[in-house]
Amino acid sequence: MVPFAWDDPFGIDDQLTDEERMIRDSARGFAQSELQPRVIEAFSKEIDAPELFPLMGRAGLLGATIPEEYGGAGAGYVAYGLIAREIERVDSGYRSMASVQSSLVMYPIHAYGSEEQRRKYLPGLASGELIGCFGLTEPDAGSDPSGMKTVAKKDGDGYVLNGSKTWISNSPFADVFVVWAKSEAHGGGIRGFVLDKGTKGLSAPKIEGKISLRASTTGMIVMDDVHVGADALLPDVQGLKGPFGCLNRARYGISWGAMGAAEFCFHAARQYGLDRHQFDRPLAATQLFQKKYADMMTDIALGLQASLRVGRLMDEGRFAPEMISIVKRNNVGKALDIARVARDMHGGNGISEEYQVIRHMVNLETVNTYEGTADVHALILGRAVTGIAAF
Ligand code: TGC
Ligand code: FAD
Repeated sequence: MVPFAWDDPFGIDDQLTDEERMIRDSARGFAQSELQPRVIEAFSKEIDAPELFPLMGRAGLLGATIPEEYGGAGAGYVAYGLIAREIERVDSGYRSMASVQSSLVMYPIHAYGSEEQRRKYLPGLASGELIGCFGLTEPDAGSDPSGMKTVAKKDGDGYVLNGSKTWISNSPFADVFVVWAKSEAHGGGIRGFVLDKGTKGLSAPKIEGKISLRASTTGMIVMDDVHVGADALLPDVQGLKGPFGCLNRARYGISWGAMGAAEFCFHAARQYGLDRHQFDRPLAATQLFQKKYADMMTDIALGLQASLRVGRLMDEGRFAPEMISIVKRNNVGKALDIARVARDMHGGNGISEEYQVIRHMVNLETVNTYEGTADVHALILGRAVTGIAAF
């Protein structure tokens, strides 16, 4: 028999390598010292924070799985997940900034790009001197990206792009834009392009007034006759499997990140229940509070264990995207439930920014929607179970 740890019931810590523990501790140190002190004001005032990218880069938190020769950390997917968990323990918006950079911008440039594109972009993205964004969603094509209207037409040796993308994390201050378009030169098939800030016809207005994910900047990408050379095309992928290959990585990272947010809410509700007395005893001494703690601890333990398993399989090259749909949908849904219950357990204080649980709660509404809504992942799984696509 071993002593039981309420904050790590299945011993996730024991299942990590020394290197993974070191990366986790360093990410936690950064998140608690650099991100936590600023997040309440950043969320409240919806502050843009491009200056966080070089800080995250210096801390080694960008492009964890990208080889060292391109500036990455050359680590595995478990390490990447641990980083997401520590950042999202502070705020889902900060994790969003980092996961777009790592999984949706650095990954496609590394996996599908030319050697010139890798050398041109990856070191700057890894250090955070360059900021990236990923444009798939459009005003009329969200869950169904195959309906995108953005087009690339042949223009001499290069291309001219027209269209608009919406709800794009980081876009208003991005330097590097990975965008997906239907290419007439490739039979109307979907192709990826890397655009540079400042190219004529390219703009990225900010979307104001979000009630969720306010510490992360979101915008549009508008392409109005954007002329680019042939070297802007990502040469090594065609079709929707290009963007979906990126989304596999980001969705997996989110499954860890959401558990970080859930852990924050669980730990806060536990401490609150121990400290606050009503009816002459701590709230934590009531059966209702204890059942809620048991449910939270169980969902977090199972969620982390599942993400660890999927991460190990990714590191071994033995994963299926459906596994990622299971952990993204389950962990985010469970985290959202935990945040809502934790908010309730704080009573009136639960709606105050000071206690932070309501910020996690409203953030997780976005996390439940982006990277494939909870229902879209249910339909991906339903298709796997039945062989019938019910989208
Ligand atoms: P379908 O027919 O299923 O597939 C088309 C092609 O893609 C391949 N494929 C995959 N490849 C790799 N990984 C996956 N997960 C893949 N899923 C599909 C598939 O094999 C096929 O390849 P090929 O060679 O035969 O052409 O495609 P569909 O059009 O029926 O898609 C169905 C559906 C609903 C699953 C898909 O459209 C979907 O996942 N929709 C959700 C859209 C989404 O997730 N958007 C995310 C936008 S980015 C974002 O939200 C970033 S927020 C980040 C942040 O701030 O943190
Ligand atoms: P819709 O697809 O219109 O869905 C609306 C509702 O209908 C949902 O409940 C959905 O589950 C449901 N639904 C859809 N289809 C079906 C069906 N067949 N059957 C049953 N129900 C269905 N995108 C990017 O490309 N890059 C980014 O960086 C990015 N960042 C984002 C940041 C934020 C803050 C937000 C909010 C979104 C971001 N997105 C990004 C977009 C995000 O991926 C989309 O919002 C998401 O994919 C859902 O698309 P939609 O909003 O068009 O909703």
